Amino acid sequence: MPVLNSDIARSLEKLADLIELEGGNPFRIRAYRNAARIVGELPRNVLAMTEAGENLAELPGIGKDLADKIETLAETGHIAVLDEMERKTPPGLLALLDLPGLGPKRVRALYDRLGIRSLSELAAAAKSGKVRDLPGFGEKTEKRILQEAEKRSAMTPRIKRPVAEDVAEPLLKYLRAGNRVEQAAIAGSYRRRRETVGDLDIVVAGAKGRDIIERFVAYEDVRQILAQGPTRSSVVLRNGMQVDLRVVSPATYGAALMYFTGSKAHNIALRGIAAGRGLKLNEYGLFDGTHRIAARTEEEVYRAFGLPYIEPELREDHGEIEAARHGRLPHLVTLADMRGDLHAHTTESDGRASARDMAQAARDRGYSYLAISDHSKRVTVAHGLDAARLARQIDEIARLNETLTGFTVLRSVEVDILDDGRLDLPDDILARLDFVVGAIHSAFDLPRDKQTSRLLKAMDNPHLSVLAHPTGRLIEERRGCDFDVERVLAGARERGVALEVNGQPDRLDLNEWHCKLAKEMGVKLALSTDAHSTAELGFMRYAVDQARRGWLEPGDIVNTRDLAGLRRLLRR
Ligand code: DGT
Ligand code: CA
Ligand code: CA
Repeated sequence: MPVLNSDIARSLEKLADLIELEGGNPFRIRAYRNAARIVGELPRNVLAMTEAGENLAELPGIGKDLADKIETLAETGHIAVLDEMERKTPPGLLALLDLPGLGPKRVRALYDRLGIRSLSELAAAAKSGKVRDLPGFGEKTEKRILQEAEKRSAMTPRIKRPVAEDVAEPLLKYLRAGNRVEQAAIAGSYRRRRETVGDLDIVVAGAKGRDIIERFVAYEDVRQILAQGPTRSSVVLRNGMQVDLRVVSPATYGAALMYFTGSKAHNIALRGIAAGRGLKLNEYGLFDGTHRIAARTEEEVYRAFGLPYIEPELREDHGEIEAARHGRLPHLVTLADMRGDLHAHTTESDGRASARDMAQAARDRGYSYLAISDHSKRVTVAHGLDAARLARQIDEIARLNETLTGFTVLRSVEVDILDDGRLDLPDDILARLDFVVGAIHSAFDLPRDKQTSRLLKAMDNPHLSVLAHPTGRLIEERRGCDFDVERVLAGARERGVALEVNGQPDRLDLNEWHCKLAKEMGVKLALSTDAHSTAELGFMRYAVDQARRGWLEPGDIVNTRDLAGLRRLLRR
């Protein structure tokens, strides 16, 4: 993953905190804090700057030593001095430092005076009223610390998209139906279409904030009200998900939507640009002194920066502002661009519908083709097909195609890639298919060089056209296997193999970073659902989300083509 300026700033800030916690040199502490602020406000990615030959030591307050550290952070995400400090600081204290409202001074005081070294010790001390009497704390601080400490220890994992959508969309509909509501949208990571979300951030434009908030907290799915004010509120829904709501005036809706859509890194980058022009950007608009230049719509705010509209999926400070400035924003793929699905299962292996039903459902979605790619024999739990069963399926699909007009079922297989990189079925049967999808289902933990050679060897087989869910990761469950992504991508390009973006919401594999890298390296992508039922054909939109976050355009994707174009691309 590329290192963001905000990551570098956070590391420097952390370093300053740890030195302060240790009672270190105040000048050093100040120098790191200053550097963190400067890096955080830079309009461009540090790595891009150094690669363009710019000298960081020329920035105000940044000497040679700091510039070196920043560069190392940009390249590797680490610096030795911070790693060392983190090693020698007790882990409990690190967790305390991460608590909002607790800087190094306070953590130090808690440790020195009350011996507190962990979140649970802190929660206990706050509960028994011992914290309020420390100098610099007080009753209000103690209460806030207790809330945060309890929230932290009950922290839930990030929520996958379908779960978030199931609660978010009905809630949005409910809010939109309210009195005096002009506009409403879910902002935050949800709108940027990240694969998981931490919480929901909703922005509503309307008069009578109080009434809108009243209606919000009265929603039937609300389990707990965390905060309720005239223009903002936070609640927890019954599934444990937190929702933050902001009510703003219609005149500043665009600025608020932009602010709460984030990402934070994107916002900070834009604020830096504004500051460079003597302007100010916040959730109320773009300002020149007290004069509001733009706020009503996002388009208007971007325009005031001299920029075209930037799609939420791109707002990660990964070069989108630079691209916008030079008119080089990608024309992101949409669901409507997809002409077919290239990976689906049937009852022959572990699917729940017949090839005919899957074809009918794909056709109903407006596609012109669907590949049936059941498992091969090695995947016994999924009743994988051997050569004889696959041969029968090939004939069956030929007969099925005779009954269909304007739609084609492609004969494929998800052939298992064996541990040594050979394929699980003989070449003569693979040669009879329209194309072959290959995937690994075992030996995820091979060492890096072995895994890399395994994938390259699999792609050496001239029948293999698509590498499915290449890393094998399961979101929040299993890390992807370790291989040299750049070598595999280069190998795919040389051999004309497309890499899959698997739309299963717990896979989304390749991920957005790999999509972007693949595009930059000239590798084509296949967006597929890996559907095991007719309903799962609908997972295409998750693949499209991931592709959009990876900057993909229709031209980068094989199944935006008509059947003839697709066949040309899949032929090696
Ligand atoms: P999540 O909830 O962890 O999946 O990620 P987000 O991006 O939804 O983050 P969240 O909910 O903490 O905040 C929502 C948006 O509000 C975030 O994307 C940008 C904006 N925001 C929050 N805090 C700050 C901040 O300190 N500075 C700036 N510039 N923007 C912020
Ligand atoms: Ca959020
Ligand atoms: Ca939030």
